[in-house]
Amino acid sequence: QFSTSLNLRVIYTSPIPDIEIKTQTLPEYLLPKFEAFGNRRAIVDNETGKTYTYLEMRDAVIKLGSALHRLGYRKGDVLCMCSTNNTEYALLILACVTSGIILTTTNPSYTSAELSRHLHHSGTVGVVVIETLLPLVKETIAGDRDLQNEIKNVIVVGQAYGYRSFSSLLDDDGSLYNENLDIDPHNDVALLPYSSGTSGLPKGVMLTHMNVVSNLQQFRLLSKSVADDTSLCILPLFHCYGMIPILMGVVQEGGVLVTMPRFEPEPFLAAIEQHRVTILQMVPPIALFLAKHPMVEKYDLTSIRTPFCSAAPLASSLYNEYLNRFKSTLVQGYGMTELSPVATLDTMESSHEGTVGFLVPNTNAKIVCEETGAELGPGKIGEVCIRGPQVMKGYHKNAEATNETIRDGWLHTGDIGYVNDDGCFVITDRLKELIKYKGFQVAPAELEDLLLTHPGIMDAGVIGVPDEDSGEVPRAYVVPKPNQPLTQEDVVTFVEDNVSGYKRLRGGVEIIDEIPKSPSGKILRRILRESYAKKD
Ligand code: 4UW
Repeated sequence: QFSTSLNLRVIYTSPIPDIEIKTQTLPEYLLPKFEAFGNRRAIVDNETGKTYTYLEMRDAVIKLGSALHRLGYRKGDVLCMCSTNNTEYALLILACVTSGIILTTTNPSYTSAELSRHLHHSGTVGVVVIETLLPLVKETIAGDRDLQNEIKNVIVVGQAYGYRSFSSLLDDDGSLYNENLDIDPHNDVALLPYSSGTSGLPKGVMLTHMNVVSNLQQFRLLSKSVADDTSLCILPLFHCYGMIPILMGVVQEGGVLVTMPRFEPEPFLAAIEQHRVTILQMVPPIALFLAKHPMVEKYDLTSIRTPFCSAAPLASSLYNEYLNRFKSTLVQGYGMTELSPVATLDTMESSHEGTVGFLVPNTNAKIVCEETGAELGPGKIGEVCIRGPQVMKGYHKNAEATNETIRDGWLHTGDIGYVNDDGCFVITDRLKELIKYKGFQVAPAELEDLLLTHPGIMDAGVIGVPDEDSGEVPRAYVVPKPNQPLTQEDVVTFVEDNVSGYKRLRGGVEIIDEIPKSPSGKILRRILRESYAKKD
């Protein structure tokens, strides 16, 4: 599982031999597969029952690509999707990646300020939005002359007077589909999801065609998803997990993907039963619900063959509770938006408590000592670094963050872990500042920037603190301005009023005299974390 040479380099590889990955664009990779899967069902909308076969999906994707060209979108233009999960979302992702248009995605719970930053930062020139979020998009663009100039169209999924509907694009004859296809697989960007990476504000992650084409082939060898699989897409399509392993991972095999807009306990369980779901991709809070909630007993969930859990640490107690209830192990994986996203996977046969499985093929890893950079052998804990064709091209318009994250071809994940005797990876901690609330990214820097705009706050630091239900919750440390009355409630309410619900300060607020900082001015979050741990 690893090789050590005389100069003590310790590079880990996959137990699966490397595969040959042909240089291809996403349309070259995906469209022939859709053709071959023919009249099998591909995507089903759990809300409306609307179903597309593979041929219908291929047809729709080509029409959308052509319609977007007719509207003036050219290769490399950025289109932004603001929506909860539905079949239109799946079609738009596939249409963009097969027609040279770059898709960026937002969390549907974004506030206007968050959306505004995303649209500006990504260089979005067109927006596709569900009817219910149209007022937010209108408000965001109306208040901003630059966005009014930049954004050519707002296309609505549903109906809205004065707006082009998504369904009208599907009436296109498809004749302009080929116009944008001069794609360079290694350099042209297919997807631009956002992630804060190891530090700072959310950044656009440039995933090229070959990043995605490679990762789709790398993980299929371990995930062993098959054509008669049905997956319930409950995790958001705006996140890399939804877009790539769930949507594209299922449709590259000829399986069925059932889209669901949000997690609600009864409809979620009913959908698994009704569609006889075989692969269920989860995050730990959903696994927790399945393992613990009494309501689960009322439903027949025996169709689930692969319960897959990723995006945040899975507690051993939860792994065991799931095993006790379902007599089946949770299969884990480890990844990161910047890795397109899969680095390691368990298999049903190899899954065991506490590990995130083996490296996928064509991937190297090293575990480095945080202080010295030395490569560490099996069992030794350090920062996980990954090298492979799935490593992003870089951060959009941010060479500095790119160069900090990718060094000599190695992506520094900011995660701490080790390799056990079986060659399985174990993630033990996070070096980076990122907070994960129910698998969603919360960037402390974003909350700190916001807190500093409060008239009564002089300085602020934010950390994640452990929480049984959600993994982690954000907690703020604030220094009030002299002679300013500032209460913890003021701070909580201020944040609540200005950010999406998942970023709220659920971990509380502490008013302190000084934020601990390094000589270079970096917040010493470790000290805040230690002070929190001592409180227990
Ligand atoms: N255990 C502990 C884990 C784990 C973890 C991630 O939001 P991002 O950028 O991306 C993700 C993507 C995860 C993913 C999606 C699809 C898939 O199949 C797969 O399995 C291989 C994984 O979460 O956040 C990345 C950060 O989230 C943490 C870790 O800190 C990582 O850097 N993380 N998975 N199993 N922590």
